Amino acid sequence: MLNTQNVVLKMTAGRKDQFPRDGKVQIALSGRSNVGKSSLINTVLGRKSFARTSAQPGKTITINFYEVDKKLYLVDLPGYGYARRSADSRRVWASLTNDYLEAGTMQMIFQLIDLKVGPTEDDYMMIEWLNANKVPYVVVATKSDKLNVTTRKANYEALVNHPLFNPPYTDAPVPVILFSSQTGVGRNDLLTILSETLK
Ligand SMILES: Nc1nc2c(ncn2[C@@H]2O[C@H](COP(=O)(O)OP(=O)(O)O)[C@@H](O)[C@H]2O)c(=O)[nH]1
Ligand SMILES: [Mg+2]
Repeated sequence: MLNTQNVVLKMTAGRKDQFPRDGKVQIALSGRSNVGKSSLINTVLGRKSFARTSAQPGKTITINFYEVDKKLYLVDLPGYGYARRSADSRRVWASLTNDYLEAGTMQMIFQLIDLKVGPTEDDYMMIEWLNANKVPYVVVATKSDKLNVTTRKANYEALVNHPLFNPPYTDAPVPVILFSSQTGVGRNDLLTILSETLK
């Protein structure tokens, strides 16, 4: 079991030589800006505001490594798809993100997708990269509280049945976790997945 009370922001990395390479399991969170990554970290860890949630998405380009129970890192990748980002800052984003993904230190990715919005063009780029490189990942459908039951079900089914999350694009169907940081739905599923990566 994972003691989520014991959590430390171990590193805020702006360069690849700052990435931890201590052999601990790394689970990285990927998604567009504002999809709910920081809120998910807070909810999973049972903290109100450990990871910063922000009304100004995509301002800082760093990778935050949260060490949980001295056993694993939750890795908060910088969000993509932030429209007002400058060309310079896009380049910084791409280079830092590529450095992390190519380091190959992550065991698994949580790919966050806003359940109301569905996958965006940027999400497709990321998902195709994950599929091509056979990186284990699960899809986390965020902000599910914002939808009524009918739309929630329909949008969830659309993700589950999406071709990119199923063979032949993937080896096996990719799990889709219904999530809300507001209601806490999906928190236990994510904790179970985290514990399983330690086995
Ligand atoms: N209704 C609702 N709003 C959420 C949820 N998760 C995040 N938000 C809101 O969405 C915005 C962006 O969240 P944040 O966690 O900072 O996204 P990030 O940019 O991916 O880290 C904030 O205003 C959050 O309060 C959720 O599960 N339900
Ligand atoms: Mg954030």
